[in-house]
Amino acid sequence: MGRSFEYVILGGGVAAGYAALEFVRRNAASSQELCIISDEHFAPYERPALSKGYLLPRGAQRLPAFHTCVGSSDELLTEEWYNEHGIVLVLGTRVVAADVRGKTLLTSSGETISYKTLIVATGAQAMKLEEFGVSGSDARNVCILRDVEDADKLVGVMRSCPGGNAVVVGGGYIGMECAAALVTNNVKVTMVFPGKHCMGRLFTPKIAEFYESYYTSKGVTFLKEVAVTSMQRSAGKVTAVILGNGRRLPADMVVVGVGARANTGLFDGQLAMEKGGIKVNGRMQASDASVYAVGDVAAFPVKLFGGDVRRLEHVDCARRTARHAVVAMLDASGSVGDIDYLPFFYSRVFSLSWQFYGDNVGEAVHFGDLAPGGGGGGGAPKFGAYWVREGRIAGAFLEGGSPLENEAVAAAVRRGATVADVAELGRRGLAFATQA
Ligand code: FAD
Ligand code: NAD
Ligand code: ISD
Repeated sequence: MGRSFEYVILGGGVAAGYAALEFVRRNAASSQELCIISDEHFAPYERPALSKGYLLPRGAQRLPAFHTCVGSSDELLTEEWYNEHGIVLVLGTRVVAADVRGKTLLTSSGETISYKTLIVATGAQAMKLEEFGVSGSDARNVCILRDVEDADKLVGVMRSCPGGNAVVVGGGYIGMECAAALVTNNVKVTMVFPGKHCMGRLFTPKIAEFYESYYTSKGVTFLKEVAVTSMQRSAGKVTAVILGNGRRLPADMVVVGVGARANTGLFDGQLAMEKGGIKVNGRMQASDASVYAVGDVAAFPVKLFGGDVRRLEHVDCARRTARHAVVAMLDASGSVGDIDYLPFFYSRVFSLSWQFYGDNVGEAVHFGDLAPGGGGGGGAPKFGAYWVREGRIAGAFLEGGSPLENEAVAAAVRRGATVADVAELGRRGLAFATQA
């Protein structure tokens, strides 16, 4: 026997928090009808804080300060908030099996929880080096970063080796943000990854050159186009990282950021999958009508890209898909349409801050001062790129933009601004968007 709810949210991360707020705003979370099950021990929080505010040497952010939905300058939803609104939070509890036909979930404590409608918000998990044939993830000084527990380990290890050497494996989001945090905490960093440049899936070589040069000026060493083949250990700790070219990097700590994989396993064989996630329609509804999927785990049609199905592992997407799912499932009239999402990614490192909107397809047209050390004349760096496909803006990247400038480039992507002359676009640069 177990409990039964009208709505169950499986997963207690970013999407869960934003979905809960939407339920409450629509007066649809009347007492004990909504339940959130999470294997984390905390109410939903803004995960991006873990690689930024959480790692600051002074004044570091800690819960409860960054529960959702403060990342959108909205209400801070503490555990008390859920209690006050009659939302049942089942924390520290893993769902180990799901029966879509029977509409039940089995938890690690042996309880069977029934639902009428399920929102799958299980996010993604950090990939480990073992998946690339390298063992050592269990060492006391090897860190990944996905949740508060990981972040606490990282902080502890980082603080145990001031002035020491860190090897950061991976040149994506985690690698770049953790490398910046480590240097700020007085740990020397060597970054190792197989790609030609950092942030290979998003940055152009020119954009990457700027950030790599900036990081280098902060003391970070880049070792590119090389793989980690093994890690030397002593007394439960990694002491050195061995590379494919035979080089040995002494290490007091290692941070691994080699990608993430969506947590779909509970639904394999039960729901349609695409792009490594649960395939949903524009209302975020899965192949079984009683199930919705949101956030990192959802593969949904992006109208702006002609309905192309995408799975986006970014916080804005988690927030918006979660809200849209709730709005759609509560819509008795059937008038709620498909989500119309403009993909948005961002990062903040050192005193830099970039935003990207849309799709990085077509010809990249750079603007502003991208010279290594650009902005080094005292001013903050400001530069960017547009991606132009079939005579229209498909994507835009902006470093150092003001809120108005960021809004302007977002609007240019959203409307697919026409580009008559690519050379002229490069000359006009930011003004193309801001003076449209
Ligand atoms: P999550 O927030 O990961 O939540 C999933 C939840 O489900 C977790 O609580 C998990 O424990 C739980 N769960 C999973 N399986 C089960 C199960 N079987 N039983 C019970 N519970 C389960 N994006 C940006 O755009 N900008 C950023 O600056 C940024 N920074 C980031 C920094 C870090 C360190 C990380 C890890 C991610 C960052 N992201 C950022 C990505 C962003 O945080 C994610 O896209 C977002 O958290 C996805 O939300 P979600 O709710 O889908 O998944
Ligand atoms: P990622 O996909 O951004 O980067 C993975 C990196 O690992 C790439 O540089 C890739 O070349 C490298 N790599 C792959 N295999 C490797 C190997 N065997 N050895 C060394 N390097 C290897 O993934 P991530 O940085 O691990 O981030 C994990 C998740 O967290 C993603 O969902 C990401 O979107 C999210 N995240 C986002 C932000 C943000 O949006 N600002 C910040 C942090 C984390
Ligand atoms: O979106 C975000 C982000 O980048 C953070 O650091 O949410 C957090 C919050 O700002 C935490 O307060």
